[in-house]
Amino acid sequence: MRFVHTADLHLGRKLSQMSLEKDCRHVLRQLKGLVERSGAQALVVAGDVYDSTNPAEVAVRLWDSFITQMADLGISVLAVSGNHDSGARLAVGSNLIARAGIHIAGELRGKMKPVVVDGVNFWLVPFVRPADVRAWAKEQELDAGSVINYETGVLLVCDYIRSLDEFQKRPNVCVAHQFVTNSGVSPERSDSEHLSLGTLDNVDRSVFDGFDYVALGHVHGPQRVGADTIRYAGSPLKLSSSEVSQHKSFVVVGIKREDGATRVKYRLVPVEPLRDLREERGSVDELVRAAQQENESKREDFIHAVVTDDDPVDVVARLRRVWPNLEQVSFDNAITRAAGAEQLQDEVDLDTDMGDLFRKFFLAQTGKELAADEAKLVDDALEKVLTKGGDDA
Ligand SMILES: [Mn+2]
Repeated sequence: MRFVHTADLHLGRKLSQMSLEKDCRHVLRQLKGLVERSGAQALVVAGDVYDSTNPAEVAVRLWDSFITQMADLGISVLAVSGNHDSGARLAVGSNLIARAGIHIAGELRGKMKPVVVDGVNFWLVPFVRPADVRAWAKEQELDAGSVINYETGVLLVCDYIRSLDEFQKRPNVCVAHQFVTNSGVSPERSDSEHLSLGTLDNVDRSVFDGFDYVALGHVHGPQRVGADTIRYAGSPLKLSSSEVSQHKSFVVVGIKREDGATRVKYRLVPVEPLRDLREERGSVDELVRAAQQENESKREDFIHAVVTDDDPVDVVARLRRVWPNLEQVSFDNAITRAAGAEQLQDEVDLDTDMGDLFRKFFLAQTGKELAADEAKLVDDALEKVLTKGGDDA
């Protein structure tokens, strides 16, 4: 069987207050075309359908219309919630629409069953935090005490799946939205993912041992995690200027059972954005000249301009005249370089004590030092989390 894997649609997101509605619509149209052309029976959306837990109406309409089109084509949709979604809101009506082949796992609840499409098991694991897994484990009479972080949480869910009879019967695909690392090596990240501070939320890829394919969402750059069959599809749209150099794609996955062995093939299909997000660097004069050389549709791109003049005048107005969708302006000149040198000495050492790290973070965010009673609260909470694994709070 064949399916298409994507993730991190972030419907409803804006780029510097500019709506991405028509860009999202353009991408969904391509996705639909690919599903039809490739002869896929299913589409996997590995979390972050929406950009927000309370998505804009325009985003809800886009998703509603898209899943209706998939159902009309007879394509099964296998979607999970991501950290940006509200699991409960994403999954509204999910038991009903499952009858039309639209399967949405918003929250970890009850006994898990695979969705079987053309002889392949799809296990939908919504985005979970350790406390979500502990609550579920208690209800299922599993060892909730073993869950002390994200990794042990996801491990408990995967161990449970592997223990089920259904797991032995067919090839298995896991759909999940987590920060998965390869023996301590982090995937290439960008700043639009809203990961939590530090590295406590990582899940080693070995947690997914035994699955034939792991369809991941969360990290926005398309990439494998230690194996071709464990992958981040990546977001189809560039969602921040840290993603300007990424090549966005969808994954077409084929799974075949031959002589008792499961064979997995995949290919990447590039996404063509309606409007690209790119970085352009130079003096304001150079940038304006470069823009004037571009054709009209290229000038509609989202531009992150890096301005190199030491004392530029009227930058935003001049650039916006040639690039109406100017997304961001930053400066790389004598002044920022001098300030940068100062900042370097200030960089945080990652081996530093978590309490110190939090105090620096608090100071940077609020401009205030933590009061003594606040500092004690933080230290107590950290001690709980780091030594005992915390409780359900
Ligand atoms: Mn995301």
